[in-house]
Amino acid sequence: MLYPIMTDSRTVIDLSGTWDFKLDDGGGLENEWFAHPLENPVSMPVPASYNDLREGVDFRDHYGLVFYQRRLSVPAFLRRTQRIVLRCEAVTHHAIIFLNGAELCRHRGGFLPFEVELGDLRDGENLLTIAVDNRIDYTTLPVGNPKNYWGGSSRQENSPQKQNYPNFDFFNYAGITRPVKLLTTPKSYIADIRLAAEVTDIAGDTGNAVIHYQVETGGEESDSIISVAILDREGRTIDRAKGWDGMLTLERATLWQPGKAYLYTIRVSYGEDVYEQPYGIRTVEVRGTQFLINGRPFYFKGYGKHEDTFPHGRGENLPMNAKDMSLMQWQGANSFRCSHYPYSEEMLRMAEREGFVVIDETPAVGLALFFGGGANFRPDGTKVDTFDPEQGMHTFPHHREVIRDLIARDKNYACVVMWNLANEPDGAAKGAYAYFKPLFDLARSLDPQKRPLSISSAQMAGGPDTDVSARLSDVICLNRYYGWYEGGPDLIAPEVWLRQELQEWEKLGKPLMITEYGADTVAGLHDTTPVMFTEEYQLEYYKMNNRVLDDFPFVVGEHVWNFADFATAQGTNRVQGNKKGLFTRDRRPKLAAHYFRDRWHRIPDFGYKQG
Ligand code: GCB
Repeated sequence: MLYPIMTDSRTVIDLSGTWDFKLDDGGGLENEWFAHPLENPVSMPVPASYNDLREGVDFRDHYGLVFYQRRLSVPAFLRRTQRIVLRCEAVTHHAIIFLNGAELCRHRGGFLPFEVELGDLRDGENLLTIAVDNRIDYTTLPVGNPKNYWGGSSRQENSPQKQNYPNFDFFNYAGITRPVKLLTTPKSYIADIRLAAEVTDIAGDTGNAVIHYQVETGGEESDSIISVAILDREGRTIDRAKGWDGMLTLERATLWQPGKAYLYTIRVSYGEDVYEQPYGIRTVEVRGTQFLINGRPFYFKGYGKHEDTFPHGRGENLPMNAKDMSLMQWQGANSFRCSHYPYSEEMLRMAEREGFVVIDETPAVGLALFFGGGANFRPDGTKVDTFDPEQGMHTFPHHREVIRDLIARDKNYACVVMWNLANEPDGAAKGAYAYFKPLFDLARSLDPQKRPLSISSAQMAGGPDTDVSARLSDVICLNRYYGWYEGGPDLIAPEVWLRQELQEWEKLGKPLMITEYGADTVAGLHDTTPVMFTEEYQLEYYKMNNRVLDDFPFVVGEHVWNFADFATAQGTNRVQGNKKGLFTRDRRPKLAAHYFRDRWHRIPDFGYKQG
C-alpha cells in the first residue's frame, strides 16, 4: 500500500480540521444519523482521540459508536480526470464510512490505513460521515474482556452502564486518530511497489546492491509500459529498468545505516502515473546469536513507546514525534519498538530519515487469559484456555488481517528491521503453536525482505521449554520485570533469577533482547534509601538489570519500558496512568533518563557484544 504523496500525476487533499461530532445514543445507525447533518453536534478536531477533549466520565469512557461528519466538495476537473480515493490513516477501532447517506465500506482495526474509492461524488457539497466504534472483545486486536478483571470492583461489572474492559495496559483511546485524506491518481494507476535488496562486498558505508522490484497496477486497462529508475540524493539516475518486475543494479551503493540514513528514490512511471518511493538499502540478518545490520552485529538501545500525549490521546501529534526523536537521540538511543500497535507512517518516515531502527508490531496485545486471575475459569471451575476453540479468544482471522495490512504498509522501510507479531500472548497455552505457526509462515511469505520475526514474551509464558516463542521467533524478545513485579523491592534475589533465566535461554543459540523492563516511578518522589516508586529506585533497578544484560554476549539489546509515562485504564495499581517512563508524560527526564544517556553514549551501535 503506497503512502499518499503528490507527484506530477497525483494530488493529496488533507481533510484534517474541525469536524462535527456526536456520541451515539444507541440509535444513531437505526435513525440514520449519517444521512443528514448531525443534530446539535460538538466540534471535534481530526486527527485526535476524542476521549480527553471534553469533560466528564461519560464522554471519556463512552462505549460504542460516535459519529464524525463534514462536508466535502471536490473540484469537477479532478472528478472528470482522476480516480478519487478516501484514505483513513487510522480510525480506532472500527469504522463505517458513509457518503451522502450511502454506506461505502467498513473497516476493522484501529492502527492501519484503509482506502475506498469515491465513485459517486456530486457537484457541490457531499456529506461525509464516519461512524467509529471503540468496542473491543475476544475477536478484536487489541483484546477486550467481557468483564473487568483488572482491579475493578464487582459493582462496576454489574453497572447498567456498558463499558470497555481492555485486556491490556493502555487507555482505550478512540476516534479518528490519524489524518483522513483524499488522494487522486490517474484512472490507470500504480497500486503498489515491493522492494528488496541484495548487497555484497560491504565495505564501510557502501556495498554492491541489486534491488529486486515488483510493481502492481490497478484501474482501467492500459498497455502502458512500467518504467523504474533509481535516483541518488542529488537526483542523478543510477539505473533504470522496465516491466512489472526486474532489477536495478548499483555499484558501491551508499547504505542506510543506523544513525546515518541514506535514502535513494525509486521513481516508477506507468502511463500518466508517476510515483516516488524513498528507499534505503540495507541488509538485516540473524546469524548465530547475532543480529546483523549490513553484516555487522547491532545492539538495540532504546524503548518500548506509546503514541500517547495529552490531550490528543493516541491522535497523531507531529510536534511530539519530533520532540521524542530529539530526546531519543539526546539519550544516545538507536531504536524503538512500536508497542503495542503499528505507529503512524509519519513517525516511521521520520525514523527512516533519521536512521532510527524500528521493531514494527501488530496490535495483537491482550491475547492471554492469564491476566487478572479469574478470567480463565468457567462457572464450574474448569479452566478455559486462551486458544480454546469455543470459549477462548477468536482473534485468529483478524490477526491474519493485521499482519497482512502491516506488511503491506511498511514492507519497504529500511528502518523496520523486525516484525513483532504479538505482545505477551499466552505462549505456554495449549494451542499456542497451532495458533502462531501459520501466522509466522504468513508473515515470512508476505515480506519481500524476509525480516526476522518475533513475539514479546511475558514472564508467565515461562522459559524456553514452555514458551512458543522459543520454537518460532528468530530473536527471543522478553518482557521481564525482575525487581519490580518479580521480587521488588528486593534487587538481590531478582538479579540471581534474571541470570538463571538468561542461562536457560542462552542454550537455544538464538539472539535475545529485552523488549520491556521497568519500574513505576512518580517524578519528584525521592528518598535516600531507594524505595519503590522513587526516582532512586528506578535507577537502582536499571543498574541491577543492566549489570546482568552486560554479562551475556547473546543479549543483543535493551528496550526500557517505557519511553514516557502514559495513560491507562484506572485500577488500584495505576496512579493516573503507568509511570514507568524514563520521561514524564510531558517529556521531563527522571533521574534514570540521565543514567541511560550516559550509558547509551558509551555503548556503540555495532560490535558491543562479541556474540
Ligand atoms: C507489560 C506489558 C505492558 C505494560 C507493562 C507494565 O508486560 O507488555 O503493556 O504496560 O507490562 O507496566 O506492567
